Amino acid sequence: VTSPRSAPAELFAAARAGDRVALARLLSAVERGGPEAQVVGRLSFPLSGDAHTIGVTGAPGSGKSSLTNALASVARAGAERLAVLAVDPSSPFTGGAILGDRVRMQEHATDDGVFIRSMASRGNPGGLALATPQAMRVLDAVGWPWIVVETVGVGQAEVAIAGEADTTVVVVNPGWGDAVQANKAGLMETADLFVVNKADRPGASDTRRDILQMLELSDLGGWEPPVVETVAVDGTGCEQLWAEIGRHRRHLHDSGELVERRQRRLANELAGVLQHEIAAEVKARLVNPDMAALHDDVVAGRLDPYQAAQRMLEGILPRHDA
Ligand SMILES: Nc1nc2c(ncn2[C@@H]2O[C@H](COP(=O)(O)OP(=O)(O)OP(=O)(O)O)[C@@H](O)[C@H]2O)c(=O)[nH]1
Ligand SMILES: [Mg+2]
Repeated sequence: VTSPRSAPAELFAAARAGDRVALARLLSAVERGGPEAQVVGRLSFPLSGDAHTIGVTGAPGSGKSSLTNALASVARAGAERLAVLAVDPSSPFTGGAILGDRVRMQEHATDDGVFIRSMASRGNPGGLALATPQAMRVLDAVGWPWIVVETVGVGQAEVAIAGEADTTVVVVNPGWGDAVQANKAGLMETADLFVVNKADRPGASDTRRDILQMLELSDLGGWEPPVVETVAVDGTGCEQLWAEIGRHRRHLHDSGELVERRQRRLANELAGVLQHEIAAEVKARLVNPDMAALHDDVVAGRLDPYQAAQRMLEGILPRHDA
């Protein structure tokens, strides 16, 4: 049994034994960031890598949560265990959208085989871009084999977070054609699978055809992203969607692309962490009189920002050639 003061290692052991409260507390630590999050990250890293992660992105209201809920039902029908992370990069608060998610996921609330967690950027200095992969790693390390990350909204940040999964699902609705054009470059590269949700409305097959046509124009290598029509609210097409996710997973394993993708993701994550740490280090040293003097010189127009930044970095980082 863990207490409110339990150390990360204790929480970690409890979470691995199935304690959901301990798992929630680990995820809260990751969400807050800071030294405790680093300990959690260190504990989870060597134990992760078995889970298959699925990013779900798409415009607000396109049905991501309803789809995730339907996928959870399909997964459970096959006795698969699934964790859901609902990420809201745009807001420091978990607002109405995530409250709505809770309602839509209600039917799984008492199921031990489903874990649902929402994350907002609540004061974490590294932001959700850094916290999300760490949270996914915690879920992976404590034994969740399927992890769905739903991002709210469809800005650059959301697409980037959803793209940090093994399989990225882009959700659109019938009549989305114009938005497809606008977002073409980014989304075509990111999507492993398209879903035309709300297929109970007119125009779904036209939208599906538009997407397939655009995919023909772009060469994506060995995998041709399927376009699945669904009605998330009654489950239509969701078994097919789950099957396509499984097919993509096998493709990643068999082609060796899984290894490549994960290496690329780790390299990106390292670059992000470094950037964040260096920025934090610089900020912390700005109180130093030499640094403050350089800062004042720039603000007063006596020194250009590039020279000032160079001198500041020389004051912080040891030179390689020294
Ligand atoms: N007719 C119809 N309505 C749907 C379908 N899927 C979802 N909806 C409805 O669309 C609305 C939005 O669904 P959500 O699942 O919350 O969409 P979301 O993409 O998670 O929304 P955000 O998280 O706010 O971006 C809800 O009222 C759903 O009931 C569908 O297949 N057909
Ligand atoms: Mg949602």
